Amino acid sequence: MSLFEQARNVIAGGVNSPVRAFAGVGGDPVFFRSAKGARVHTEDGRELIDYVGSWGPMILGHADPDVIAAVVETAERGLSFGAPCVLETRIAERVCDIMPSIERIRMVSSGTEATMSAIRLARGHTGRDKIVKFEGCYHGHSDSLLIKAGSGALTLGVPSSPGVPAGLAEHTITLPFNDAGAVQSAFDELGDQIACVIVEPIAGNMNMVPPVPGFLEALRDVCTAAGSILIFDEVMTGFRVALGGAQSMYNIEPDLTTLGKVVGGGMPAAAFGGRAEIMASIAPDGPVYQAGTLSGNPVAMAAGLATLQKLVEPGFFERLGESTRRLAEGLKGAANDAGIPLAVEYAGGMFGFVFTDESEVRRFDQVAAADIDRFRSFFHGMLDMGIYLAPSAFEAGFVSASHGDAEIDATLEAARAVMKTL
Ligand code: HOZ
Repeated sequence: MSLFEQARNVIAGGVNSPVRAFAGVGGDPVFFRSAKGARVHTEDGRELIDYVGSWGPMILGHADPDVIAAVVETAERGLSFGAPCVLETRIAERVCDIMPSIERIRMVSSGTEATMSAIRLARGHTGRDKIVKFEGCYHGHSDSLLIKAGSGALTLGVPSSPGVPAGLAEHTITLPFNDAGAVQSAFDELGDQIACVIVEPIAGNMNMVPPVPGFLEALRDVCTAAGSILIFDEVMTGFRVALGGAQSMYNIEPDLTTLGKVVGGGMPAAAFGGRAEIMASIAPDGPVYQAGTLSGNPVAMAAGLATLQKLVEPGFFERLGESTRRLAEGLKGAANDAGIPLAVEYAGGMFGFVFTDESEVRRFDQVAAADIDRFRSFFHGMLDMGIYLAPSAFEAGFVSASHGDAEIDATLEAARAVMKTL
């Protein structure tokens, strides 16, 4: 019996998170045994160059020696306390320093928990129920946010999940990403009922879609005018597209920010934070309840802190950005040479590519209309040549500091060969 069949006998769908099941590309998922640097080793004895990086956290590459040392040293002093520890304060200081819009922070264990908590805080703080999100953006799987969502929900064709009570869904207003006019209209009609706008400032769960000039500025302006809270979901983009996240690239200060992935350095840690006056509404200072047994877990804090310490080293993001640029431009060049239209995006250590005739992709409907069959063929062709890409046309890709010239060259050589077969 295959490993996937064994898993399917006891795990729902054989996986603990849906995109991993390869439903978006067909075939059985690859089982990983170990990972080091830019490469993963599979249970069937293959070595693959990895551009998923555990869906974003592994910005240094897998099993970075400094992160592993911090984890081991911390674990030996205890796995979980459920009481304050100094590491929580140290990582909080580091994050607040890197992202000045975060004056106070709260650590949690997953990106879903961070966004769910930020939404509750926004509702509790403003006394309003309605929230605005954007089609194709994904903010984890809490009820209010699983409406026209991206990522696995989009990949599996269930962007609005059954199980979300209609009474709750009616408070979620879903608008087209990058459409400032639609946002203005919604606020003209309902502005005094809108608790918050939540947005991925660079969308990464419908492939990678940057904001058009003026879009994030418009969100900032309508929220300020209406007394609504602007939440940047930087679970994916934080410490990834730039040290200070997308908010530093576009120079917009959100009221709240959600973080995950890189902030945990590969351990289950995430966070939400922002203006002190808003964060004061969270218990125990305020009435909005939020809690977690494993929140601020010392081993996760150690991994996150050791990771962030390496990101602030001079030149880190310049080197990472150059590797990503070489990869993305190389993919485009390989497609051009094969006569295949491809749109690419990249920033810092994040990239996306869409098989489309459009010269650039800025809207959800453009992503939805892309050539998914061609993506599937490309994915499997690359996998056969030892390159592991995200198994969905709707996910972004990630480059780490461990992806050197050897890995990028090998990837582009494979891409040139595979593009010719599409
Ligand atoms: N939500 C993640 C992609 N954006 C997938 C998480 C996983 O399968 O590990």
